[in-house]
This record gives sequence, C-alpha cells and structure tokens, in this order.
Amino acid sequence: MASLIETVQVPEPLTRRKAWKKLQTHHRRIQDAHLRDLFADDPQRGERMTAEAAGIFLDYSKNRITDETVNLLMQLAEESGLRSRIDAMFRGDKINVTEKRAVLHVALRAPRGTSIMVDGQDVIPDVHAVLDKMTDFSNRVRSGEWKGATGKRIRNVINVGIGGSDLGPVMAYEALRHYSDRAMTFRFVSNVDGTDLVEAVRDLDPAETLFIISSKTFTTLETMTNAHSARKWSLAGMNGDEGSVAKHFVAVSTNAADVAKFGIDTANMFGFWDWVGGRYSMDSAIGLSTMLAVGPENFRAMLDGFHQMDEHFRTAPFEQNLPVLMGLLSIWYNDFFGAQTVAVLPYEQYLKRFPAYLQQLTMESNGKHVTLDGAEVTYATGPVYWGEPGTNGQHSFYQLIHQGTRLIPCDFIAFNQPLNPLERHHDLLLANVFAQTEALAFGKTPEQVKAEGTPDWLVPHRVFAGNRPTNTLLADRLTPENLGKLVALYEHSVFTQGAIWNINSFDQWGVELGKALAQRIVPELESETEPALSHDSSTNNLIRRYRKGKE
Ligand code: G6Q
Repeated sequence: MASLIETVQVPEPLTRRKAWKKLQTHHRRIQDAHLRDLFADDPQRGERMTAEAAGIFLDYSKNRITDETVNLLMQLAEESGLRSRIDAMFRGDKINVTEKRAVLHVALRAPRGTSIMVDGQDVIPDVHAVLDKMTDFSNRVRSGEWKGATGKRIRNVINVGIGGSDLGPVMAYEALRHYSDRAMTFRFVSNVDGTDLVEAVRDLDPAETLFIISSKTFTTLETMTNAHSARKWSLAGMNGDEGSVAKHFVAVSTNAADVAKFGIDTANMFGFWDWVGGRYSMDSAIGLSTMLAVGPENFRAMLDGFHQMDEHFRTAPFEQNLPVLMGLLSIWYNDFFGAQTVAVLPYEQYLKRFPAYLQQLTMESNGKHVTLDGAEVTYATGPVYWGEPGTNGQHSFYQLIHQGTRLIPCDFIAFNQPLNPLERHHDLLLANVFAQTEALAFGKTPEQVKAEGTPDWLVPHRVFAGNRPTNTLLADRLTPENLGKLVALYEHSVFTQGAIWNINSFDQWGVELGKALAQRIVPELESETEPALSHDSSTNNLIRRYRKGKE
C-alpha cells in the first residue's frame, strides 16, 4: 500500500501484519508467565536482556517477555517499515504529512560541517548561525556586558512561553541547575492565570530583569497576554521609557514581523524553523534560557549528547537499539496487555520536571485516533505517561502499582554518581531503585508472608503478586550530555511507537477546538450587557453563574 509519506511503503494495516498476528498468539501463550519463573529458568536473563549505548545502560530483563517476544517485536518493526521511516526523518522528508513539514529536530544537534537538505537547502549552516548568535548573547549577559536600560546588569531571566516553548526550558533548567550560574535567577511563566506572572516577578527589580518571549508563532494567547503584562510591569519600573524594551525583552520566534511590532529589536530575535515541532524544540533557540543558565559550553555538550543518541538510533541494529527496544516494549504492554499508562520514575531530584516534560512529548505526539491516511485506528495508541521523582512516589502512589488491579509498566531512571554527595544519601537512593524493581517483579507469595509469622487473616493484605514490569535506565551522572541522550532516547522511542501505529506523531490538531471555543466565550464573559448565549444548557448556565459571581 502506498503511503502519504512518498518515500515510505507501509505494507499492511497494523493488525493484518504477520508479526502482529504472531504476537497475539504468543501473548495468549505467555501472558500469565511470571517473572519469578522466567528468571528462575534462565540465570543469565538479567545480564542478557540489557543494552547499552552512549553510556546509557538499559536493563529490560524485568519485562514480561521471552526471547521470542523480542524476536517478534523486531519482526513487527521490520514489517512496519521502521527502518525506512527513520531514514525518511533523517533525510528531511516531509513526514509530518498533515502540516506538510519535515521533522528535523535531529538537525538542531547535527555537528557543524554535516548537511541536511530541506527544499533543496542545507539547514545545518543556519542551525549553527543561530547557535553562534545565542552563544554571543549568552556570553554578553552572563559576563555583565549586556546591561539593562538603567545600566544595571541582568540578574534575572524570565522565559515567557507555553507548551513546547515552556516545558523543555523549565525541565532543562531544573535538570541542569547544578551547572547554572547561581548569581542569576531563572523563572518560567506559562499559564494565562495572572498568578503565574505576578508571583514570578513580585520580588524582582525590573531594571535587572530580562524577559525572553518564546513563541514560535508569536500569536499564542497565553504567551502574548503574559508578554504584554510583563512589558507593562517592566515599563512601570522604567518610568515608562519605551526605549528600555529593547534592553529587557528578547524573542525566540519564527515570526519577525510580530516580534518587531511588540517593540523587540529583531537583532535580538533568535530564530528557528517550521521543521522544529514545539515539543521537540528545547535544543533550538527555545533553549536560550538554558544556555543563559548553564553557559554555551554546557549547552553544546547537551547537543552533543542528543546527537550521540540520534546516531545510535539511526545506525544501531534494532535488537541493540535503545529507543527501538523501549518503543516496542511500550507497544507490547499498550496493545497486547491493554496497559493504559506508563510511570516514569526518575531517582534524581534534578529531574523533577522530567515526567511533566515527557507527558507533552509522548501524549501530544501519540495521542491520535487516525492513521496517516486518515483511517480510524483499530488498536490503542499512545498511553498516558505520568510520574514523580523517587523516592517520594514510594510513599504515595506506588501502593497501587504494587498491589492495585492495574498493570502499570514503569521506567526507573538513576545515576551512579550523585551531583551532591552527602553521606549515605546516594546509596540509600539507589538501594530504593533496585529494591522497587525487585519487589515489583518478584513480589511476595502467601507462603513467604505466612513464614514471617503473619496471622492468616492478614496474609492476603500483605501478599505482593509481583510480575509488574519495569525498565531500568542507568547512567554515570546527570551531566548536560547525559540529559541530551535521555531526551533523545524518549523522542525516538515516541517515533518508534508512532511508526508502528502508522500515525502522525508530529501534529496536534487535538489542541485546536478548545482554543477556538475559548475565543468565542471571552466576549461573552467580558460583555457589559447580558449576552445572548447559544451553547448547550450546561455551558450557558456556567457562563451565567460566572458573570454573576465575578461582580
Ligand atoms: C508543541 C505544540 C505546542 C506549542 C505551544 C506554544 O508541539 O505545538 O505545545 O509549543 O502551543 O506555541 P508557540 O511557541 O507558537 O507559542
């Protein structure tokens, strides 16, 4: 069957592919196999079912799989044309078919001197020109050479953006805080709820504050509302001097005309391109706040990490390919076991925003109901991703993962070395990682519980069925480079899943309807006179109650 991506052939609808059918039969056979037995029968399993690339180690042995499962999943990847899809992305083909765009976040981290063509033009020189401009600007701000309008140096940076123009920057700032300039303050404003901006600026001096207005389109309601309010706040502290805007506001955007209209000098605009999706943009100019925080060298080390994982994904055989393995395992639970969610559990405090970042990456990408050709899918697509850093989750929702009635595959992420060594803390942290995956896999039988002297009536409550699948990702330490590898790993795992499901992981039409309806409701809320409402009775009633209540 021909595909909308001209260069890619999709052989058969997913559920008609041979490997899919074989996986269904295979699943019926092994769905009840217990990890206790799989490990007991195969003493080498914990060493064999592992893969390592660019210093990221993946232990996938505690999954409900056998060697045959892995073989069949690999066959599914082949039959789904994963290889040609990967090549199409890296070649710059317009694989985002509904928006007719190339998908080239991999070009953002391609080294100088390489080349990737889009519409007959090599984009790599442009990528490096922007990186150089960001580097120059970051050095000037960090050194104090760039001054605010009153001559004070910039001590506070506020990124104003939302979605892909916020979640990546916040996550990366938190993840790399250890490497950041502690003399500077970084804040992130995204929500149109005024509290977000008011709390972010309340203790800051406008004369020392730089705003980065990050918006690909420069039209997003939340960002533009916040940007205009930030401008007012800044001007109020600057005696209304309109000329000060150029010193206190810079933009990251693809829309030069609207940036200039806002009063930002386009010399201080950092560009990117329509082939960078919002949720894939933290390593573009959207990462300007990250570069200001950690410096250009660390930012480039992060890009290098991304690139190492890109090269691994592009070239490694599927059975040793980390993103492919993780993507296929996710398909296994989502589509064969009916698991609806995946928990991501970083045992690294600096990764506290990583699950939130991943939620957009995974769910905005793969929360789709039609194939590339617009046909309704007949299988489950993107699972719900969620999580919290360990060990906090252990004292909260892990109960449900251990003893609840739902199957929740988990990704544990940990590092061998702490960034803040403090007595026994790191050993205690890592002991918990290993203990949790062990407990989830092997559980505790009624016999074991009884043997501990537990009274009979209490035994069922204390039994752990086990057989809860986990991946463990281990790296040496959380460096900028390793952060880049980790993000790229998940980006490509998302790609792998989207390719198997034959969906477009790069559009997001599902966010449009609510936006459009809100635009219609705004005047109804703000109207001086009682508006004629023509929504459903619930929406009409809520609007009337709000209008009365806000007086
Ligand atoms: C991400 C989405 C979305 C986008 C925001 C912000 O993939 O496209 O989250 O990043 O809506 O858009 P702007 O950068 O255009 O303001």
